[in-house]
Amino acid sequence: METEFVLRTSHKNLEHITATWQAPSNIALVKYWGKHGVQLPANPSISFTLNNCKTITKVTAKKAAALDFEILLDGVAKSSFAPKIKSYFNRIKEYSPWINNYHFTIETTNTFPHSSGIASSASSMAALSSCLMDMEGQLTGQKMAMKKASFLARLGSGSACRSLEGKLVVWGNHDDTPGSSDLYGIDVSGDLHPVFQDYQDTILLVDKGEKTVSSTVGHELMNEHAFAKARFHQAHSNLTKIKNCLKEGDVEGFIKITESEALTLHAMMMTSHPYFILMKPNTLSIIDEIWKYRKETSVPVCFTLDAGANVHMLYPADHKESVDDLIKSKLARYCQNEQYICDQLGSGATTV
Ligand code: 2P0
Repeated sequence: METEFVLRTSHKNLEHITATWQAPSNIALVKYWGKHGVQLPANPSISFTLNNCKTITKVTAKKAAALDFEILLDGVAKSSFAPKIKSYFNRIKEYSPWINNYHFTIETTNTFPHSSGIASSASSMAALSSCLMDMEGQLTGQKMAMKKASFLARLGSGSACRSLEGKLVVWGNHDDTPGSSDLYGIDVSGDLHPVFQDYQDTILLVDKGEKTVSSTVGHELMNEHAFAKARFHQAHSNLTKIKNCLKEGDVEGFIKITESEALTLHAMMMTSHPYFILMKPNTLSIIDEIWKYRKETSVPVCFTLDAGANVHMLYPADHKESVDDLIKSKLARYCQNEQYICDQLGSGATTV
């Protein structure tokens, strides 16, 4: 129930509060695509938490007559972020009413190149929510609650609730996942087989431009989608299957579900009204090369896609050298300025 997250304990009246947190991005294996109500997912999803692609956020709060904020990216005022932050504050104030009496200065920076096509909404909302929960802890004297940080992050951006913990997180009610909830992400890393513990994610930057259709619009288009019911049903079943693969160390089964999920996500985009395509010709060239390479070498490298043209290559760490060779000899040419980012599984948000 949402009401469990309403702050009810008395708290101190501090003039100044500050907190600095970093939170990583995450990459979904079973995808969240479609939502209802206030940021509730149409189906459950599961993701790997990343390590290197992260947002570092410092929040300074000063007592004020009413809630207000300013936001700086790399030290420069960023008014284009204001509407999203404003709606986030509006959604969270019933759960953390103390924010109504502060002016917030939010200073944020990303470790990955800005406008690289890597969504910063997950890492930034997770970092900001961690800062606010840290501050709430300073006010109440209670231990910081990660569950509420995930709950608040979801209200900023759905997938952000999967960036608080790691290495493996489930978000959304799922019969086969005890403790799962539509309201926040839960850490299920305990069920991760050793073969997946050191998994790598190399992100090939195919297109760094602004997306033609935002994720928020994409989610909405699932409401009237002809295949919505079948898709949501499939996500539940894929989640059951992939959890089993991740637990048993079944890499072959993992690859089948992960790649199918990526293509299904994009198939949903191509079959919604209006229809749209976020993949680029180079996205397909890379997929083709990965399939060829896997067939020739049996190196268990596979791909997944986010809502964009970039390709995430997933593989065990002991194949890093061969995959690196593949990227340098065949794949980098399909990337903008031959750019790619090497990442791996990580453990979530931490204080700085
Ligand atoms: C995911 N994506 O599971 C899916 C797969 C993109 C493709 O969640 O509107 O930024 O802020 O809740 O979380 C991207 O959408 O959307 C996303 P909002 P979000 O990662």
